[in-house]
Amino acid sequence: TGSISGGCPVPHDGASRALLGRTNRDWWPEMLAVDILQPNGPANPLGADFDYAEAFNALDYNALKADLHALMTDSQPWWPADYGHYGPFFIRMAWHAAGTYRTGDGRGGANSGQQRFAPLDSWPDNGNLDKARRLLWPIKQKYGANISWADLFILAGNVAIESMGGPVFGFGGGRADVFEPEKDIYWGTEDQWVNEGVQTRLDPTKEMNDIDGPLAAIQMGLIYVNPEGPGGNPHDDAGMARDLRETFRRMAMDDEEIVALTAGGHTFGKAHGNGDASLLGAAPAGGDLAAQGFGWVSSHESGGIGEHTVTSGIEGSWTNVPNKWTHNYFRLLLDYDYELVKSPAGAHQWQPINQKPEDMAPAAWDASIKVPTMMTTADMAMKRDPGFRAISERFRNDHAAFEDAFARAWFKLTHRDMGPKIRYLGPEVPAEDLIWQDPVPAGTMPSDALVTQVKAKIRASGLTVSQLVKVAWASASTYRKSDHRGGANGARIALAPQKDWDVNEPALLAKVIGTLDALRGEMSLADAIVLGGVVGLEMAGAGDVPFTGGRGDATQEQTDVESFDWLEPEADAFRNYMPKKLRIKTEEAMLDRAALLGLSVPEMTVLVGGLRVLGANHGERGHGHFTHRSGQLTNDYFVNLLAMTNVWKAVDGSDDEEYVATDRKSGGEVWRATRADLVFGSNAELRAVAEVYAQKGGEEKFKADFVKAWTKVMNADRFDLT
Ligand code: HEB
Repeated sequence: TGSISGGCPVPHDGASRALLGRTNRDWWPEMLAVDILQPNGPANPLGADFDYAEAFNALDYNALKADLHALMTDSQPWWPADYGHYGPFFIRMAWHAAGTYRTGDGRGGANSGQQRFAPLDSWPDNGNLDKARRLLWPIKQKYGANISWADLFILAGNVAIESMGGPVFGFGGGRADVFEPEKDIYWGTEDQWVNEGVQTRLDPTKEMNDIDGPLAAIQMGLIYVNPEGPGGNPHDDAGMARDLRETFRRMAMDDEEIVALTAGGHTFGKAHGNGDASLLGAAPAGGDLAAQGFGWVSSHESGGIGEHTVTSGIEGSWTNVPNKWTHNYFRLLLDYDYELVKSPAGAHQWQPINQKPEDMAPAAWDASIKVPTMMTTADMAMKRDPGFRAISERFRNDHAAFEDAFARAWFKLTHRDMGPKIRYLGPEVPAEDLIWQDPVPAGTMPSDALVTQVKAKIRASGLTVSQLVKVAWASASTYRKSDHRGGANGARIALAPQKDWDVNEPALLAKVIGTLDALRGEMSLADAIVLGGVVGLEMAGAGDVPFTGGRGDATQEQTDVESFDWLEPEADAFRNYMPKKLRIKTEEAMLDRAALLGLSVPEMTVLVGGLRVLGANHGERGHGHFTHRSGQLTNDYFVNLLAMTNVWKAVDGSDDEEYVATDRKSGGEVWRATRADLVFGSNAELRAVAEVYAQKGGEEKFKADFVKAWTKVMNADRFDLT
């Protein structure tokens, strides 16, 4: 269930829809095609050499924080602060930036500032956060390239909590901005938004875990769940708890974290629904030019701001002191009975029965007016579901436990997608190691003499090219650039769960690792595995293959098994491993994996071709093994793939997953292949690259390019090297 290909096999309508779902151009056909100016990939206006870590380290961090503190209470006429404090608004902005993260493929999250772009800037659930971001512009402008938008969103959330007296665990900077919408991310196939009546993704008649692929929200355009209840039904208590558990689980958050985050977050601020939602204009991506990036512009006579703001349509605050950290959320939730009411905008919400005047909240726009507090149906689950309720009662009585749980869960929420702790920057990085950071003890750089010695021992060990290459690939290729998890560092390939993954051929893996472990001496196992790959390639005739040691070895205790389960590939085209039909096409799963590895089209192509002839296929599967010189690094794969002597045909009963080539003259069988092989001959763009490697001069280029791409994958997680 670990990748975009996971989940149930839903029917799909065409290739790109299946891999990418509905894209920005489907939602907003009129959107300016800025990308025609950058056909070869993203252009960063800061320049290709821009080093964000360097820029961040030159930042006057304390001055920035002081400016953020001042901004909290600097109410602007174009978007007045509720209760005179923007803090709650910024917390919601930060949480929605981080909350798109999903463990399934590691995509989403706050780490590249995607909330600035479609579709996220226009998701109904992100309503009016365009104003929150704009409020930050003077500060972003002042500090320029020294602070990214992505970092600023999260830091503003932290400062907001601090400025209202709430507990904060720490802050790590280092989220470099990108300058265009992520194009490799699947947000679902629905063609309606949550507020347009699109169906909920969890079918109550079915078992849990039924959300499509990697998705972690219950409906299109939501961060997690529908606040009014499953499909808008406020009476489905069991369904509400189920939706909360399933969506948060897909972000590796457990029951305690769900309660702590929701209660802590809703200690602050209010929901906005004091008006008519039909007066709202288009979302930012479809907005009017004159609105300058603002969406949801209201035609209400007051401009639909302040008192008349409509965002979710729900109206009111959760607590009686919404601009301060208090312990009132649990008190109000647990001590009062609630009745179902409708907001002025018509949304379902819950109101305390017979609320005491001192428990009522000030109106956001006039503190002299008292209004009842409220709970959403999602909040009511913290009381109605027995599991959540036990936690709520514990937190209600143990304030220190609640504060600690909230602070830690907030830190996890906002840093989960940054990868290893070594990537965190700034003076507020907490010293404590946390299991979800996948800690790896620092390694030591092996001496040249040790490397030479271990190389000689590997060469004499009897391990084959195929075995060495397979294990090194298995170790490094779990890396995903989406959340910087996985990779060869830590040698977690030798630990549960990775050592038992079918894709890794456990018996063979154990043998190779056992052999390497016995001969590595002082060298870390993680280094020895990668060095094994180097020796394998050199034995295969690759020439000198670069090696950079210094990896550490993690322990089983440092490894969150459940969280690593998400990294298990259901298929791996690089090893021609496709045990079952996926939701998406085999070749789409290959692209997805290549995207997560951060590979270019030529890098993906050269790696597949090379791995095949080296014998890296899962279980010695013969498909795509287009060579008679197995274990030698040659361009045979491309030469034979493109040969017109082959006549290719799908194997009967393989559901177009397997193909056989017969010789055009003799009719005898010559090769077998999968879709992941033949796509390099059938897709014009991939074929164009395959031709480069098959043509005159291609063999040398192939070898050099393969070694380069291989080394890139081996070092993809080396954040310790600068
Ligand atoms: Fe929240 C707000 C829902 C979680 C924080 N929220 C809100 C609202 C809603 C919600 C509907 C309203 C909006 C408007 O404006 O209208 N949430 C929700 C849900 C969930 C949540 C359903 C799941 C359970 N939150 C959360 C979390 C956090 C939060 C986790 C953090 C931590 N919110 C928040 C805040 C606010 C909100 C702070 C307020 C904002 C203002 O004030 O502006």
